[in-house]
Amino acid sequence: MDTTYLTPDQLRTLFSSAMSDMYRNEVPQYQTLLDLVDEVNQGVLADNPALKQALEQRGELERLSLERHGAIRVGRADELAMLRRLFAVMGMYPVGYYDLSSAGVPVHSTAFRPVDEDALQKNPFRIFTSLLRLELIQDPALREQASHILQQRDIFTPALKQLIELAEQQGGLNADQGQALVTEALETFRWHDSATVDAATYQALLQQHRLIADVVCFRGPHINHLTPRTLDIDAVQQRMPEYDITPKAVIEGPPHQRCPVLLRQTSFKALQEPVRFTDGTTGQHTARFGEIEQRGMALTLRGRALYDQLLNNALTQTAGMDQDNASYQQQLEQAFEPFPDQEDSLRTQKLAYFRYRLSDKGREAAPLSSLPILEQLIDDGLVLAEPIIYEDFLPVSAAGIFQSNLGDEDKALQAGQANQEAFEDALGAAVLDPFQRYSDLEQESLCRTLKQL
Ligand code: OOG
Ligand code: NI
Repeated sequence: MDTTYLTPDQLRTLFSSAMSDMYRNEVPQYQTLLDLVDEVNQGVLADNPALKQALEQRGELERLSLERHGAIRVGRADELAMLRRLFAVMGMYPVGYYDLSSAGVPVHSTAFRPVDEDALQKNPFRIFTSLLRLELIQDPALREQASHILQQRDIFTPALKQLIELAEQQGGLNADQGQALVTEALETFRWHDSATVDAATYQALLQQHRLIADVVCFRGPHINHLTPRTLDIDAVQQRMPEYDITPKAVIEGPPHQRCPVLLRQTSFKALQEPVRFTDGTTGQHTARFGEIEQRGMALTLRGRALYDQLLNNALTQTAGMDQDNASYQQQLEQAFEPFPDQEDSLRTQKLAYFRYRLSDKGREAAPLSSLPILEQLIDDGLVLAEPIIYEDFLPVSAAGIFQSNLGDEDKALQAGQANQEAFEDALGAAVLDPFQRYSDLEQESLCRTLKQL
């Protein structure tokens, strides 16, 4: 038997491209969106040699066309815990805790993603994973019923569970086993056009909240979107209608900036898809949609606090206004006036994380007899500082993406409270702190660079 194991990075790449192929078949608009994003990205790179070079140097150009995130929603603690084990085999670990209940969406979430520098560069595939919070269903009888329905299902094939155990025992999977793992894992994330409940039950759960019906009434957590990364989200948003795709009203996240920070996102509305109920009747379910994202630099706690404050101001100012993207973005830009828009200021004010490396000049100058302070090394052109890309998500934006896919008739549930402890209990592990990860990346690069001098 072949005892050479695939690396977690190789497994993740097999998995992400298999998921992408599956979603392309399931949701044809996804291919259209990929084509549009690719066209826009090629245009941006052609018009912008400096950007192209910067991306190339940071190793981001190669991963750009691979880059995707997806999202799923599960209903039970043990489902979440098994997903943690599955994703770990592919080098994806839970990073961050997102409370969506404060925005009236009855879930809390984490993002499974690679964490070290090399793995992120090879393939940063992430899955935003939400756990339904049944305790936020107000009607006790319905809550009990939803819980009972969820107990009946097993979202993992027996072969998948065996392969996960095998990977844990052996410390990896060979090529055949790895391929089998990916094939079996697709069964968990594929769309099922038959519900596990009758039409009346579906309706009752739908009326509590569309998400509750989406999680409870199906055999598995169908992947609900896959998101390519664009270099110009404003252009994609504007051109979506040319391709018969209707974008959500506004782009979430920060406004357009010369130095893009964090994450900007927009989506198109969920499809209405035919479903069969157990009583033989048919209906329609809306769950699956498309999304695009533009990633910028990771912010420090301090940068993030400033972002949250300015975003809050903007949202207060625009509350109740007509949802027109152009005027919303204009308001947003005004509100973000105080946010520095220069790499140097972002770095020296400790608002964003940077990766340090030697320049050619620095390599020639080494070894130095004495080490000047970092700022001097940067001024003298011996050390280069490049922004670290944000690899995570934003709770306010995520709530906006969730909500854009709920019908207008859907009311938010009564706001709940964050409960990271309960989430981690379900997960069977603590989530990693994203800020700590970026800070580690920055420190590692700094130590490496200074050692070389
Ligand atoms: C997840 C919505 C959040 C994002 O990119 O912030 C999200 C979902 O609808 O399950 O995908
Ligand atoms: Ni998303």
